[in-house]
Amino acid sequence: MGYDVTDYFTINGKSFPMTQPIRVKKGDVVRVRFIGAGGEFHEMHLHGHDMLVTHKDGLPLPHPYYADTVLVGPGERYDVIVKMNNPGRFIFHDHIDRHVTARGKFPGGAITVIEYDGIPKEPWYVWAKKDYQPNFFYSDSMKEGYGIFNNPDFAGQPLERQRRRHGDE
Ligand SMILES: [Cu+2]
Repeated sequence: MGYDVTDYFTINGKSFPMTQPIRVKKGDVVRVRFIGAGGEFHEMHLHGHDMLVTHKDGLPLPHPYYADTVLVGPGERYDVIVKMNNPGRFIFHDHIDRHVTARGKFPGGAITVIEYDGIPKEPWYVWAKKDYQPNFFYSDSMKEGYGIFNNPDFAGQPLERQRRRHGDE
C-alpha cells in the first residue's frame, strides 16, 4: 500500500544545501531556464534583481516582461534573462514555504544563492566553504543557444529521408 506525499523539492535533482550557488561577476548576463519537472506550482523568486521573462515553453514571447517572481506550473518552461548589476549575495528560491523544506525541515529544497565575485564570505554563511561544481546548472550547454530544436542532434530528419529509410515509398 502506498500514496504520494510530496515532501522533497529540488533544483537540478538536489535539495538545499546540496544545490550549488550561481557565481557571477558584475556585468554578467545570466539566462535561467525553469522547467517545472514536478507536480506542483513553483514561485521562483530572485532577490535584488528583476528577471526578464523572454520565452515560455520554448517559444519567444512577443512581449518579454520583467518579474521578480515566476510562477512555474507542472510541465511548464520559462526562460529568463538577468543582468547582474547589484553586487552582493542574494537568495534565489521558491516562495512557497513548503518547497524550501526537505522532508519537513527548513531550510531545504529549492534554494540557491547568487554569489557575486569579490563579496567576502562570512564564516556563518552556510556556503562559505562550498565545494563548487561550476556546471551544476548546465551552464556549458546554456551557452549553446535557445531550445533543443536548435541543436543538430535533435533536428530530426526531413520527411522524405524518413520515408525512404522505412521503405514505405
Ligand atoms: Cu524570496
